[in-house]
Amino acid sequence: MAKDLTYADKASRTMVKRAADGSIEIVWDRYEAMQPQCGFGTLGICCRNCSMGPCRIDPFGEGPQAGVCGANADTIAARNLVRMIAGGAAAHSDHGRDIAHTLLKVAEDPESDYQVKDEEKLKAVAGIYGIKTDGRDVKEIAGDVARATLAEFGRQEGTLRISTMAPEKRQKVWQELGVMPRAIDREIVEIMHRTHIGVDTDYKNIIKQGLRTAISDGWGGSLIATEASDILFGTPNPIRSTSNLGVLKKDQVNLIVHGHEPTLSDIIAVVSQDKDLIAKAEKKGAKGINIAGMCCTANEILMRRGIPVAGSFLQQELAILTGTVDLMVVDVQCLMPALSSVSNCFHTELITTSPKAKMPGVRHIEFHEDRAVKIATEIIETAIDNFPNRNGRNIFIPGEKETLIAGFTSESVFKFLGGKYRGTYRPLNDGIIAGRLRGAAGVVGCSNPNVEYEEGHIEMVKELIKNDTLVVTTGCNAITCAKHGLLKPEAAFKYAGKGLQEICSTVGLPPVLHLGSCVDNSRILITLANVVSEGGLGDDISDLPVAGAAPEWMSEKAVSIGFYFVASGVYTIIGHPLPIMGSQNLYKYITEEIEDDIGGKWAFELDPVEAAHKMLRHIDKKRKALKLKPMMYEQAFKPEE
Ligand code: SF4
Ligand code: MSK
Repeated sequence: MAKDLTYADKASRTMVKRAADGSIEIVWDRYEAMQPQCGFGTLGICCRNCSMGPCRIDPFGEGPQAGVCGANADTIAARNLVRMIAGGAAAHSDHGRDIAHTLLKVAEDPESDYQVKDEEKLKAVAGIYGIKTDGRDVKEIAGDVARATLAEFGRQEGTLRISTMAPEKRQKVWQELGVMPRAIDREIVEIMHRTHIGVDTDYKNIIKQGLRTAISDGWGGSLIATEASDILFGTPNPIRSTSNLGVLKKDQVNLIVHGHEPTLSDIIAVVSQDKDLIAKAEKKGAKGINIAGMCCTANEILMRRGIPVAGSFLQQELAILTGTVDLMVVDVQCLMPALSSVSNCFHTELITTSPKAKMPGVRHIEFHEDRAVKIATEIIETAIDNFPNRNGRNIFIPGEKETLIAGFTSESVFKFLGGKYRGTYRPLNDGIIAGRLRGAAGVVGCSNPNVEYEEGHIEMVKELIKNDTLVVTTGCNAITCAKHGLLKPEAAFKYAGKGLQEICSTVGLPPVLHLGSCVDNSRILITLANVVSEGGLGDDISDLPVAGAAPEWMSEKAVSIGFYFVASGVYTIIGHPLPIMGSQNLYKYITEEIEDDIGGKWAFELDPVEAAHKMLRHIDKKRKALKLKPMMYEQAFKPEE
């Protein structure tokens, strides 16, 4: 049975014990059963790219040092790594494509259940593509913007237009290195081509294509996902809500939306307010309809509507274990196949909705934007009908829930910092220049049973804010920070250094700012670009005193995200190493030499406090290069000179 969690929030610890008591197998059990995991896979030196293999390289140098075709450890590890980038970039970018398609349908369908919510953002994106906006109907502009963004996926000439949102100097770096992305789909396809048997053998050249593909994700597909979502569902603004399993309600119909895309979850949130549906729920003995989110779908509707978050990636099974989830509806990404067997132990109805993500034996209600309200109603009615099927003796909701503020964006947060009506990054840049803030860090990403659940996220974030480093967060790190009370303004007084505390108390900000879902890491990129253009901190992202981290990374998306931050000039640190340690050359390249090529580099460190110190050392190095003033207040962490 699952090991005892020692660091995690109390609700998760309680539910893991409940799983053990009920002999229900969950993710930690399956992780333990999988030990020892394959050493060749961990080191990245097994290959099954053709049927002369599978091949593996002996890491001790005694056995084979080349596959049947002659590929060595460097080639095999690099090929495997960039295939992870291709998987991650594909997931993000296909999400972006779907939202852009929805935008097109909204533009073309006068009866659409969706509308353009943020005209200002629509016009801003139109500007990037040179689309005229003056005197034009919103839907006409939306149609042109949708077509222009969709064209980015299959562009046959030139390079991605949307990537010109990056600072000019950064674009020049990419052009000089030959990694300016040409088309989103093309870069992913080219990875698959180059890594086919007998194509690209040069590990540095393979990584170059990995960089170009990752850029086409962060400054392409993910950015399109975020911008199109803001246009359709509204650009978020700071909003209060609650998080953790305690947001589930014993006396209401609980419907959890899980996955990544906002299209269905947003409409479910709206339709759940329908009086007839609420009356129907009451007739079944419930006091209302409670919508809660899981993973990044949670972040999407939290950011825009303040819908409570039930949990992060590793809590998806734990939510069902409460016995109170009447329905869990999933779209795409980070859905554990095990949801099906765990939900079979309870009354929970599990519903898949995307033709891209079905589960054997699980009911499928296919989602189509042109029937959004009808489908959302059917799903909610199914949840209501299932409410009476709860087994009263098998119900337990842990009491823990925590308040939070989310809804920060590259637009809103710095309006906030600059005062209500001044959309400027000046106060942020000045705070760093004056030494009130040491710098900023993006701490993002998944949860992983291969480390002590939540310790990496929380200890790292606390160490950074203690040392006057403003933290921005997305994905499951954001949910974890929320559960541990770090997304409240009061957290600044408890955990932040004096300089960060002053800033937070002046404007009422938490010391950790929730910027959204995984695709919204693009908001971090745009924030960095805006800090550069505000001036005073160099002329490229690689000059800034910033760093990035994903302490508990798990998915291929995290690999793509890490690579696009490195490609943007950011020092990026993760807990468990990338699966490349069987190639010393590749390790040396991506953790050292690549910095000369692109300005950013990777680092691996399992100890979260030591990882934070490495980030702070990097931030200090950048402060020194910029000749910034010494820190205003004494810092807890002082690296030896
Ligand atoms: Fe083996 Fe080369 Fe085929 Fe990979 S591509 S499985 S290393 S023969
Ligand atoms: S949901 S990709 S576990 S952050 Fe975006 Fe969380 Fe990672 Fe999925």
